[in-house]
Amino acid sequence: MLRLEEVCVPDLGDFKDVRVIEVLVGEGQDVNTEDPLITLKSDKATMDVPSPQAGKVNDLTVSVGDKVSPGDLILVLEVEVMEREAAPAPVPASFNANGQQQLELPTGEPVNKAEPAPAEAPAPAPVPAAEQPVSETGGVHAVNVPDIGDFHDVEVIEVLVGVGDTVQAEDPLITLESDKATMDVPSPAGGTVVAMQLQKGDKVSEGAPILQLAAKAGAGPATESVAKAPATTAAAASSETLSGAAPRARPAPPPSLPTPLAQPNGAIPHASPGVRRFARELGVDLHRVAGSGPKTRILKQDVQDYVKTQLAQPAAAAAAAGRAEGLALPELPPVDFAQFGDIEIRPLGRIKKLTATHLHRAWLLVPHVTQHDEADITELEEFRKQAKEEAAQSGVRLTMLAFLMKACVSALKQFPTFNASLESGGENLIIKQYYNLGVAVDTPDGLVVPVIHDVAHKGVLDLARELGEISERTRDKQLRPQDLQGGTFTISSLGGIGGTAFTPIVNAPEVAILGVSRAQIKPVYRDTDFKPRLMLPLSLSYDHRVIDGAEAARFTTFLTKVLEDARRLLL
Ligand code: CAO
Repeated sequence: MLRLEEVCVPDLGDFKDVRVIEVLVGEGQDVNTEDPLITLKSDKATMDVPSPQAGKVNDLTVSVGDKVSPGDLILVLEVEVMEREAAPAPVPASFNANGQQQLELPTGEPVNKAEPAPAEAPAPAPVPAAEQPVSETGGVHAVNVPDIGDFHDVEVIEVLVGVGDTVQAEDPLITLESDKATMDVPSPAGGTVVAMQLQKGDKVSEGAPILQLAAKAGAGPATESVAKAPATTAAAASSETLSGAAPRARPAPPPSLPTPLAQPNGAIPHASPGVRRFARELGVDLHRVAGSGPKTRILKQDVQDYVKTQLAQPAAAAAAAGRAEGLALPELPPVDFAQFGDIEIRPLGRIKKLTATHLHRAWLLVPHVTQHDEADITELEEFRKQAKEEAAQSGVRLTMLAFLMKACVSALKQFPTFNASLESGGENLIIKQYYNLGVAVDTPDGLVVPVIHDVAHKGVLDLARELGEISERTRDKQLRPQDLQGGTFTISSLGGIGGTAFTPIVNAPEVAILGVSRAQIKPVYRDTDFKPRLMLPLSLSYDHRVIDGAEAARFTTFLTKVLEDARRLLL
């Protein structure tokens, strides 16, 4: 026999008009007890509302973007009940024996109004970051488990940060799961994690230490209402003090060299606790999933789509796509370096770690060859110097790189296989008819490769301006996801620093990368005499599966010709 149960928004504490950011079920869908139904996000926290029981979604009344308060109807659930259970006649008043509100159905079946969490064990309310217990010793905050209602010994099901990570106020730190709800505990302030004090699987209650957070200069707790507990005895405590406004920068931006990652950065992927749990159950790394929700939030459907795509890939395709199955490389044995002298252990930041993975993968999977050449840029440099003054008046720093980008697009148009990627099946080459150039930018946190889009349709001055802006945003950690996506070819310029040549690693799935070293005046034999010429060293690394050596030599020769006579840029 079927009974209809209304599922309403549970008691969210002080929260009212909380936005629905994700609806995780659809009408007609079967759900199990505790399956997340919707995700709510206030300005301080994110929480899933779980299903109070198993059943079929009969009438879904909320949509993404709605604002809801406790008691608002989420959906009606068609619940199968045993004859015996259904037997008690509906109480004539609008409440049944359990105190749940009942509605009469046309069929005579009762509709129960059930909140997801029973009254005696309400779902923990989302905890505003600013209200989390934080104690401070010098510049180090001890971040503790906030008030989570009546819950004790709640399991830590996910630890989202590690030592050395940079977090912003309100970034999720850990996920807790009771039998009634899943919730993220957000960071009360921006800073760097200097010590972790719990791990996955621990059971925690209010006040349990989570981690130690060293505030960044200028960073402060999320609001002034952060409770300051007496100084802790944290070993990691420093003498820094917190002052000023919280920084705007997001956590470490993505290394996109080489980056097949959908998530643009080392930042924690934006997904509700329920979606993260779903991904975990399927063994999906959310860094690899492109989010289609607002602000690139990863939805359950995105995870499902990702899994479908992965399953559809045959083994050969997986290899072509850059996975290293079957590679059994012997690992270096661990060495106790301290036995030979003093050492310092310095944790690697998130960018460095991600870059290491991607560079290693590209290094192993792409057969690299590097073609070296030199371009005579004497005239181009003269022209640049003249134009530089004029550009400076409009606030633009005109460096050689902007000219190089235009020259590369000329060469890519002439040699389209350099502006391509191998299809995942390894059967076809995908030649792109758009020219988006990645530019490797050196930042204090590591290498990041933002992308300048549509270079073919931009002038040198526009490119120089954009280059200046994007390098600044990269170093200020202000990149948007789209700034890191869609690259077709990469330039890595070390010319401002020095060196004569290097072998850049191809930014897979691209197939070629141009390394640029420092231009030098050299004696060049021309017209029966040695002439002082400004020579720019170029190092083109390419994927030898796609590009032959002869083609690469033609590419760099063409490029040097374009650079030697800037008028060719107009062609
Ligand atoms: N030869 C001689 N001088 C050069 C040059 C070259 N190849 N390239 C740049 N310069 C000059 C510039 O013209 C500028 O001089 P002026 O001030 O007189 O104009 C000066 O060096 C500094 O340039 P820059 O490096 O600040 O600017 P850019 O546009 O050339 O480069 C950027 C911008 C973001 C690419 C650069 O700052 C950077 O981060 N480079 C490092 C990239 C990197 O780490 N690559 C390695 C990846 S592989 O591990």
